[in-house]
Amino acid sequence: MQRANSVNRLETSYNSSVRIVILLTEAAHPIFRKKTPVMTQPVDLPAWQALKQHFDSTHTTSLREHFAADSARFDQFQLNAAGLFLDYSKNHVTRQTMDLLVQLAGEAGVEKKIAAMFAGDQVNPTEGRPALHTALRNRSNTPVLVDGHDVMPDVNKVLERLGAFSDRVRDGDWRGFTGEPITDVVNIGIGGSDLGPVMASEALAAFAHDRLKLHFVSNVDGSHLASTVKRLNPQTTLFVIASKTFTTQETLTNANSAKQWFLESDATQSDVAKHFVALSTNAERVTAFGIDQNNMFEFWDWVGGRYSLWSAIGLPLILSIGMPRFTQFLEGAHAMDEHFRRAPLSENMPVILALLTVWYNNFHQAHSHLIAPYDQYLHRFPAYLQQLTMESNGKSVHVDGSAVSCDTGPIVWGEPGTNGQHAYFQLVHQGTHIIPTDFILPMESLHPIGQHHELLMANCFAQSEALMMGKNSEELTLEMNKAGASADEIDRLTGHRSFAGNRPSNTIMTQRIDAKALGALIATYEHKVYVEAAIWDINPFDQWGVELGKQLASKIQSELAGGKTITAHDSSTNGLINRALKMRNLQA
Ligand code: G6Q
Repeated sequence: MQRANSVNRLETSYNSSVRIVILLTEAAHPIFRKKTPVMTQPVDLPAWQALKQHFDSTHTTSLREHFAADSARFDQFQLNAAGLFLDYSKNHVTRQTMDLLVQLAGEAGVEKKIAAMFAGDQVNPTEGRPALHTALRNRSNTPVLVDGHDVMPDVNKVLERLGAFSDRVRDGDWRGFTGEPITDVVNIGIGGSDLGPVMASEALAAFAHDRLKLHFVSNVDGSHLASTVKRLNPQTTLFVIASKTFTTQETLTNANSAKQWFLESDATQSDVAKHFVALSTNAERVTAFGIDQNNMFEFWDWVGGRYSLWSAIGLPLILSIGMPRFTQFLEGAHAMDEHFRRAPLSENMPVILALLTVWYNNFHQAHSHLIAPYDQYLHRFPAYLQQLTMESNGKSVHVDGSAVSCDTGPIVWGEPGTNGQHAYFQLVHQGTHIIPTDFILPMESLHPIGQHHELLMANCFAQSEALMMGKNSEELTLEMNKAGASADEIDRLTGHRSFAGNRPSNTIMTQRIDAKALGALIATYEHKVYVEAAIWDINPFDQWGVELGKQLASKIQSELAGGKTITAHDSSTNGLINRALKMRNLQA
């Protein structure tokens, strides 16, 4: 094994065509030699220590008490940026808490790290890359240098090509092999090449093109592709094969089957060019798959998969909402980028959101974070944030490869309100876990019908109020008395029907969920994740944890095809594979 910086490099190959490189970090596990930390551990920073003491002396003060003590609390704990309004007053914080948290950000070098990301420094050292999703939406067009090369002309050139192509498809000028305009677009991709485009095109579905219907196939389960193409006409279907590496097995398997489905119609090989385009960094593999380079829209390895929605990976969204609206989407994100890089830490929305997460995750031991958008169009937003947050900050080693001594990324989950209220909110209100919640609410509905939106808004405000206030036994007794309950009944039910409240939340409001607001909202969370990582001193831009499963799956795939009794794994994995071979009548 060869040493490479703080990691060990192991190269292996599978499927004879795909070569993967695994970098094994020297993590906390005893099989790895422990590294001596180079940096000061976050837990050793003076502000971290001060926050610990501050927590001990303040955590018994309830949110009700905080509000009772300060009538201007709402005005004190709020921010406006890039069209978003944040109320963070319903959190377990005082002015001193926020000052100490901001001090922590300062001591962790957050300002420098923000500048480093925008400057194109190698903020992803384990992959030796910058992370420049901000360059993709750099509407001011100031030069952004990667190895001395300004990437902005390349970014703008691809945006122009995407615009020209999407105009042709949207106008009906791009025709299928029988001369018909395209009616259906199927994006084939997974992870970062799927979740962003799905989420954003759902979020902006109100602005979708009338004729073009979008479909997304990600799962290698054949049912996903089969059920999608079942209702489609090959003559009017455009496949967008989205893969940064163009080596992802699920995507290539789905893409090959889609091509087969297409060629099983009256189409010939030469018609593929009219129905297949690729979004990738890997021109060689795109060509090998049979897609003409004229039909390839490129991006670059300094764009992380889960940060790639702003690149060519956004093509399905561009096809749906058109280039002018996609430009507004970029502008919204750029406005948040400008706020993030220029606002002082104490007035910086992504920084404040990140600090609150650190406060709950590392001091209150609240390791789960709920995203509750009160907007049906944002129904895939929690799933998108799940990848953004958990793939980025699900790490156990610091940037220098030493084991972390504090908890890192929390578990992120959610569903749109009001649906969540009739499902899991019970646990959020009365369960034993404290689950900090982000409520997201537009002021205007894109479909104003009767009193629907007023009801939606009322529910959103009611939930954050109920989470904070709860209902104490006096209030419950009063309420039950009024309803004519007997003293016995009140006594019997008080424990069940009263609840402490004291559950924290943020509320983010915007005028409406349009392209600009969505861009700003996504960028807020991207930067929040980055600040958290900066404080925990972890690399948010790699995802080595995903690689091992991919490697093992290839090996097991050939074992499943071989039909021989398997003994190479642990007894459970051997047992499962052998059982599967038997159940599928494949064992010799
Ligand atoms: C995202 C991850 C991962 C990636 C998928 C698809 O940051 O790297 O989710 O996007 O594995 O990869 P390809 O785009 O290379 O097919």
